[in-house]
Amino acid sequence: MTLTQAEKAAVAAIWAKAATQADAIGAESLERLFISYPSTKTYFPHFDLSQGSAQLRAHGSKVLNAIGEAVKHVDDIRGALTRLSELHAYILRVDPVNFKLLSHCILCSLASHYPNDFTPEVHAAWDKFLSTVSNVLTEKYR
Ligand code: HNI
Repeated sequence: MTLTQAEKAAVAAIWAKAATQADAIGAESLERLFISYPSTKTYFPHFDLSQGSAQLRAHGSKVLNAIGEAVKHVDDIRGALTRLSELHAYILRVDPVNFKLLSHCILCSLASHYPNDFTPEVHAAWDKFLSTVSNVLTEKYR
């Protein structure tokens, strides 16, 4: 799945705004995930998942910063995320369906932070980008 130049530009434009708010957007995305899809909480029995908890904010920051790495290396997402791909496949063993749920929650968070920028085209570009990231993080299962 290759992004067009226009899609890469759309992803980069939103990231240019979101990068400075990565922590807040990451935490919000996880809050949305755990509230809307409570079964996802089973992967985090060792976390305090209450809204605004320090662990949730720290983890949200890590997740969104990994997204930032993928934006930076959009032509080599697989290379940029190798270590995370191995972690999720061999150690965490997160069921791939959960990546669609988290991707959806990231889209919702971006849309609510940047409503004027989040046109249908930008939405579609981010959807494709997050699908690519999810594929990279789950491909080692197979
Ligand atoms: Ni994920 C750890 C990024 C999807 C469950 N995850 C991480 C880390 C990053 C990360 C970064 C920290 C690694 C480290 O400490 O070295 N995760 C991402 C990204 C996505 C993603 C970019 C998809 C966009 N992870 C998911 C999903 C689940 C998930 C869908 C389960 C619902 N991740 C985890 C768990 C950990 C984790 C569990 C370990 C947390 C901990 O610190 O114990």
